[in-house]
Formats: sequence, structure tokens, C-alpha cells
Amino acid sequence: MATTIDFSRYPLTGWYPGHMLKAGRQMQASLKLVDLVVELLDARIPGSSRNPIFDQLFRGRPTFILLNKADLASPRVSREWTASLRKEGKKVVFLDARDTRQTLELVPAWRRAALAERSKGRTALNRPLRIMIVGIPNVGKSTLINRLVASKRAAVGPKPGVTRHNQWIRLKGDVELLDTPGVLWPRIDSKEHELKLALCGSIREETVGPELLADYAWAQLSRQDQRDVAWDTYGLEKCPETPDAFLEAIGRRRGLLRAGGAVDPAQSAAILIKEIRDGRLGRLSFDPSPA
Ligand SMILES: Nc1nc2c(ncn2[C@@H]2O[C@H](COP(=O)(O)OP(=O)(O)OP(=O)(O)O)[C@@H](O)[C@H]2O)c(=O)[nH]1
Ligand SMILES: [Mg+2]
Repeated sequence: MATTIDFSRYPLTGWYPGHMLKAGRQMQASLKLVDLVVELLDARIPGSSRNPIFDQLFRGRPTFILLNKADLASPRVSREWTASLRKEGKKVVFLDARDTRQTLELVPAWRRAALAERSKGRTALNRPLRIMIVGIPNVGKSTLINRLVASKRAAVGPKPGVTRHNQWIRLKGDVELLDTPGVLWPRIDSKEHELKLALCGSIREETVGPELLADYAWAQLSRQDQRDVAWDTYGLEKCPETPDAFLEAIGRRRGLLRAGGAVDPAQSAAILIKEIRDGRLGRLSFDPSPA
């Protein structure tokens, strides 16, 4: 019988740095300048990457939802989320923002929605169409914008908090895109929710603790359909019974040994977290399919 871990007994970090509060206020101020809001979610956690403050902030404004990093998510679970979000009346597109072809297909639909908004007289007619791109940290906002403009105008990187300020970027023709800093919300109410965000790179692993995050990664992997996980990455056939046994197996496979030959669990944890985020363990989703 495999171990179970009660993650709720670990304290919440409450991580909500001041720049996020400021960024949220700036988004609200920018709202009157834009015709359309595009919200990026992480396709691996379609429920847990939705920022509840956006619902209040953008109430009544047309919003497109993109589930980015779809290349890393389970295709089966993604199909189930698509059906459920469409039932809610949302327009949903699963996306790999690094793929130019996929990103360019988005613009005509955005343009139509932005023009429809203008026809209601809410924003001025004699200026470019303006689209604000929002989402939690590290979800791929700046990557998407760079693909659309075919240049590296926005800074991108594999950690949360790369974009620190709003930045307008002109797309060919009459469209301007507003890149915004990733924002979370003041109170994330469960430890598992924090750990999911950390596993997907929206909260830094140092903030939650890499070894606790590795335990959580193990728990997530043990819950997956075992056929979906690329266990052979670490020379395994199935999920080890405990997180410690898992880190031991990873360390042996990768030769992460301390003097004396014992495995260094901290190094194994770091490798595991990085390789899950890079998709080396297969296409995995961490929010269960909606009911
Ligand atoms: N696999 C995969 N990686 C992606 C995708 N989109 C972005 N990335 C990677 O995710 C990381 C974060 O991308 P950014 O564009 O900096 O994310 P961001 O949302 O602007 O992040 P902040 O500015 O920190 O809020 C980078 O390493 C990108 O290469 C995607 O669709 N698939
Ligand atoms: Mg960015």
C-alpha cells in the first residue's frame, strides 16, 4: 500500500508580493483603454490557474480564454475540460504559444470580438485595436506576444515574475497588445492549490520548499493513470511506493551521489521538478477532469 500525505497540514505561504497588487491596479486602470482581454490559463491546471480577481476586475468585458502549454497537458483530460468550459459559454482554445501557426490563427477572432465591442461605443474608434493579455505568472503571456509580432520584444523566462511592467507592443496592421505582469491573488486557500501552482512554475519552488514540492509531485504522479507517465525516464516501471524511494531511484539513475555514495535527495528533487515542468515525464494534467 503506497503512502498518502496530508498536504493540508503544511502552512500556506500566502505569497502575494507587492508588485502583483500594483500590477492588478494597473490592469484595472488599463481596462478603459482596451477593447478585449485575453486570459491565459495553464492547460495542465485549467481550474487552478484561473485568477478569481479577474472575474471581478473584467466583469462584463469580452474575454477570451487560452489554455496555454497544451503540449504539456494530458490530451484526454484537456478534451474533458474543453467540453466543460464550453458548457459555461466560454470560448476555449488549447494552445502551444511557441507555435507560430497556432498563434496566428487567434488574431482574426480577436479582431472580430474587439470590433464588435467598439461598435457598442465603449472605446474610441480612431485608434488601433487594443488587446490586454493577462494571466498568472509564467503561463506564457510574453511568449505568445513575441510569437505574434515575430520578434523578441517582450522578456520571457522559465520562472515567475519575468514581466514587471505593462508594455504595449504593436502588431502589424492596426492591433496593439498589452503585455502585463503575471498576478496571483491575495489568499490561495489550500496547500494543494499552492503546490499545483508551484509544480507548474507559477510560484517559485523555493517559496514552497523544493522537497515538499517533490513529495507533492510524487503524490500527483502516483494518482495519474500509470500508463500516461514516462517512468522509463528514470529507469522505472511504475510509481515507487514512497517519495523517498522515488528520489532515491532518480538519484541513482542520474548519479546524484554525495561523498560516500548516498543519494542527495535535494538534487533529485530539483531534477524531478524541472523535468516534470519540461514534459520529460509525459503529458500530464494536475487538475482532475471537471465533474
Ligand atoms: N512547453 C511550453 N512552454 C511554453 C509555452 N509558452 C511559454 N512557454 C515557456 O514558459 C516560460 C514562461 O514564459 P513567459 O512568456 O515568460 O511567461 P509569462 O506569462 O510572460 O510570465 P511572467 O512575465 O513571469 O508572468 C518560458 O520558458 C517559455 O518558453 C507553451 O505553450 N509550451
Ligand atoms: Mg511575461
